[in-house]
Amino acid sequence: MPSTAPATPFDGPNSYVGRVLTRAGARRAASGRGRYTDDIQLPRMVHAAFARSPHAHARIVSIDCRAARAAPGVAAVMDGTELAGICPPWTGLLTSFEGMKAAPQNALAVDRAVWQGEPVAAVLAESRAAAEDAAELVEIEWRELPAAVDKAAALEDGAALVHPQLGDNLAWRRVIDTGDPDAAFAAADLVVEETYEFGRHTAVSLEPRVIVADFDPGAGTLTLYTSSQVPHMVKTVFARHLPVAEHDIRVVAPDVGGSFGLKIHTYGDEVAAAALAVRLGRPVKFIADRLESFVSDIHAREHRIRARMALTHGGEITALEIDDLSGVGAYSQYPRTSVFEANQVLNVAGGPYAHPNYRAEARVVYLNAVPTSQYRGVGHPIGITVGEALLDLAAERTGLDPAELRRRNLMADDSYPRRTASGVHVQDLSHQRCLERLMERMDYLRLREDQARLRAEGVHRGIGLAAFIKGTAPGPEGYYGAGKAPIASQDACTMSLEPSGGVLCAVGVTEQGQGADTVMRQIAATAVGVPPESVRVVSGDTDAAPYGGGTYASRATAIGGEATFLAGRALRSEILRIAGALLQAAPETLDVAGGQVVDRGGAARIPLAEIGRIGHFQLGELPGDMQPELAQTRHFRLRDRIYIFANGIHGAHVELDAETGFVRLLDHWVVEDCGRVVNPLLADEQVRGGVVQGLGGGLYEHCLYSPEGQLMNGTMVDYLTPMAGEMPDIDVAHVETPTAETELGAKGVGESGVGGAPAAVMNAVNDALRPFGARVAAHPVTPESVLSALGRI
Ligand code: SMO
Repeated sequence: MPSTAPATPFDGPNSYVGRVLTRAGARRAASGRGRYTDDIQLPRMVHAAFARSPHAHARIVSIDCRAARAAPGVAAVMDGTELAGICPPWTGLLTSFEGMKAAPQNALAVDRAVWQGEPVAAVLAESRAAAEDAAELVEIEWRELPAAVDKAAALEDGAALVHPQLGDNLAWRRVIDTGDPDAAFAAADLVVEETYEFGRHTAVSLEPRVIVADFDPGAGTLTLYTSSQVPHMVKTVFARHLPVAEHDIRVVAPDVGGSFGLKIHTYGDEVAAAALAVRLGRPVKFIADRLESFVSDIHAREHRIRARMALTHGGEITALEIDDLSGVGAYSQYPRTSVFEANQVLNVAGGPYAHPNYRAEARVVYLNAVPTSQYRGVGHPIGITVGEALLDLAAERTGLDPAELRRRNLMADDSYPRRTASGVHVQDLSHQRCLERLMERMDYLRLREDQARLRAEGVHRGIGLAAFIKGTAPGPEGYYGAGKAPIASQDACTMSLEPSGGVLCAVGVTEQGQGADTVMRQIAATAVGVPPESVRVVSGDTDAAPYGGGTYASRATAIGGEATFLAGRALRSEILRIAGALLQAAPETLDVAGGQVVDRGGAARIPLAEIGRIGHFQLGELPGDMQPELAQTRHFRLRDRIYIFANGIHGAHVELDAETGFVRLLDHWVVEDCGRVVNPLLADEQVRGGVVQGLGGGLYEHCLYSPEGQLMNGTMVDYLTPMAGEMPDIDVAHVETPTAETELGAKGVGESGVGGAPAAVMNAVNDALRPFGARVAAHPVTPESVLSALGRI
């Protein structure tokens, strides 16, 4: 019987791609055997604590460190001016953001502090407690300055300036003008408009930011253990700001307890800790406690957007216009900037729809507040909410069902490749299939019937939909590459055959608790032809893995996975070349399966342990001119693309208590298309985790500032994070349209949950409010905002 060759290596019987493997390390972490950076104890190690600015904006008149230096157990105290002598400042500026302005930032404030919480002086002591006690003895004379706190007021003449040398507080402005929006709005049958507010929030990772810096003065080498998503970037950036060469720095990210974009940035307190380790020749540990995390971890998402949409009577979108004002805090976060979020808002608002006319403006404003920057989903939750909320307003006005209105406007599955109205290239998307799949998963029509019936009984339920596109896996044409940032869009893998036949797979992308190591293992096993148990993945160590961009922007599987696949195929080819010589057979007549070299009929010919033994030790058994290369390195970069876009749609189901304003989450559904799904369990969990984070931003999380620029709720008591008890069941399904950009065909999945959940839940709340003639337009949606929409307070 003629055998039908599988279409791809991933469809064959020896493929581990598409299978559920539980996450490597989960058992270790659950049994308390995880090894996090804070678990690292080194001889002679000292602990860092920081004196931080109590003011949003103030001149440092003087700093007196004498009492702190004399405190028990103190090894060193350093202020910003002294530290600047060993550690030059940086500027969070990318040339790809034309016209952007940014001020240089020192690791510790020099002369002036520009946000409450900015580190001002570092104290090293024998214990953290001693360091904290001494930090309180640093005497700083302050002269308070007027602070820029409100983003609109900060643009007015005479506003307090965060950085006087920049002339004003405007960090960047971007305008998109596609088609003829004015004509479209003039000719529209229907225009809906609203102003949306998005509250500032922050990542609150389970494991805070932490670094252990260990300088060896004898060798001149610096080892940084740190909870990071991007170890190679940390190495490059720290080399630029410390007196140690890049190749003399090793960065190790051990177990990482969540990252979410928080851990792709450069933080002054961490650089200061490393600089002091170099200066003292002693290991230094700094771990942010919860209180300082709230005032020093990046914040995100402080936007106010005026938006309007033009439609025909038939519900066809003819134009979208948005005007986005965002407040980014005191500095542009290095090296990725703080304007990226607004840029993404403009790129993705209305992105699932085929409208031809789009005008968008973003103005990004410096404030005397914690710097904001990339946090999971970067701009997508905002841009998607604006488009989806307007679409629901239009559904109400036209009398069309929200699902039907989307059906009439989604980009057709057979219309790719194409550009969105914002100008981004999209291909291999599946909006229509995802919508229909969601309708089935939700049992949408029945849900609508139930809703109507319950309304008559005084039960107020709401259903909200939100379609999205998600930029994943940035390419070298993207903002970092074009902007000359030290941020790698390529990633890499070195795969080697051990003498015993096992496979070591060292990758640049990192494990954050999301399961990247397991995904790489499945890809490696499939590419080489061994069982997953024969593969060990090594990640999070710049001495072990070739240089790569790390884990950001949902790129680990899409980019790192492709590099791993290519390295695995190269190793397999080398194994077959050696086996061919030993068997006197043409390599193309052989294959690797189940850890054996097999022939065409599938019969085992040589175990990989034999190839390993001969390739490493008994080289005399090979032809004299054959040099085995049992370690193969491959890199992968995207070509000609800013992103590999993924897409999908969310459905939220809520019940509203009109007396208290409380929103109860009943169900949440996501259908998403991340291309080829390598591990269905881990992909689902990525989506679920993202949904929970998105619901947090949509309903609970809010960094509240006083008019003076003081963060008023920077504790776990006052800042609400989503908890398991409030969360609904989250149903996840996939449509698989492999990207044509790679052999693996995977797109990113990590941010698809957070990208659409806030929009879906706002739409669901407004659906429940509709009979009252009320609606909300701000994230987070709070009981207070619901009651105020209802006119009850
Ligand atoms: S917010 Mo992501 O880790 O680029």
